[in-house]
Amino acid sequence: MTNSMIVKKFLKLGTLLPNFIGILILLVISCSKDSEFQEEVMDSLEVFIDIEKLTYGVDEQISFTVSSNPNENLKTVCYSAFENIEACYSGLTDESIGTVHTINLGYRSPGIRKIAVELINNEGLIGTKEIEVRIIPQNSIKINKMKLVSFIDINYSWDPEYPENDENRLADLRFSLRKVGAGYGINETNYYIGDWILSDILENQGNLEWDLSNEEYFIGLDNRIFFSLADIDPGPLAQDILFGPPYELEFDFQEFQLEKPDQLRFQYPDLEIDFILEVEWL
Ligand SMILES: [Ca+2]
Ligand SMILES: [Ca+2]
Repeated sequence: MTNSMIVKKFLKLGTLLPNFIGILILLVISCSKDSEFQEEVMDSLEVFIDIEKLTYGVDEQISFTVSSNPNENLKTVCYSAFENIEACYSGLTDESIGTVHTINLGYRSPGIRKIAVELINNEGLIGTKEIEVRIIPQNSIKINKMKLVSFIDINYSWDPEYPENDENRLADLRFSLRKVGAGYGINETNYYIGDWILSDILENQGNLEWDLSNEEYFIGLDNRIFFSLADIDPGPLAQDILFGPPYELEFDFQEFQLEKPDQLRFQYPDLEIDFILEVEWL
């Protein structure tokens, strides 16, 4: 292969189906030399999907191959995983990109998910296939509560614009957790750290805890978390309570996996940060 490949990747958290269709339509148009001919042969390309299983855990890597008949010279491979990833892989010219391609992705929460695959050959023929995978909360942790034990200047002033002894001087707390996504991509594996939990604001410290038990916050046992904490002020302003950089604390669950306690405590004495996650092991 002398020509380099174009790889287009879109990583979004919203619904991507409309974009996916849009891109496919563009590809159809650009590949078609005769629109009437195109209509007649639409969807005539065979698509085979070879996937090991159809049930996965939250954050677990899903990897499968897509192909057409061995004599087909494919020009483009696309897939849409709806709510998290859409990608296409194309050759720069009419040269083939080969027949068999590997698609990697993963899901961040339980549910039934559809994955759509589109193949286009050098003549502009299109083939589509869709599969459903079930994401279940096995080998994961469900986060039910976040409890702050301490942070710098807890019970002291974070909002000095208020008079002394006014409780409004206390910090207005918000935390966020981000987690690593399963590797994604066509014929390659990319990892990303994505937004996951952004808490409500506890005004003037509140009761220092957030009840998350009604939410579906699952994370794979081997995954990692990035924690940040801020004092929120009116408007878009916030003060970093971790006094970064780094603006996030990274941790995982390795040290807890043997005993599986209901409460996981994380202490960072240098930053005066101390918090507890109440969890369920699944
Ligand atoms: Ca305040
Ligand atoms: Ca504040």
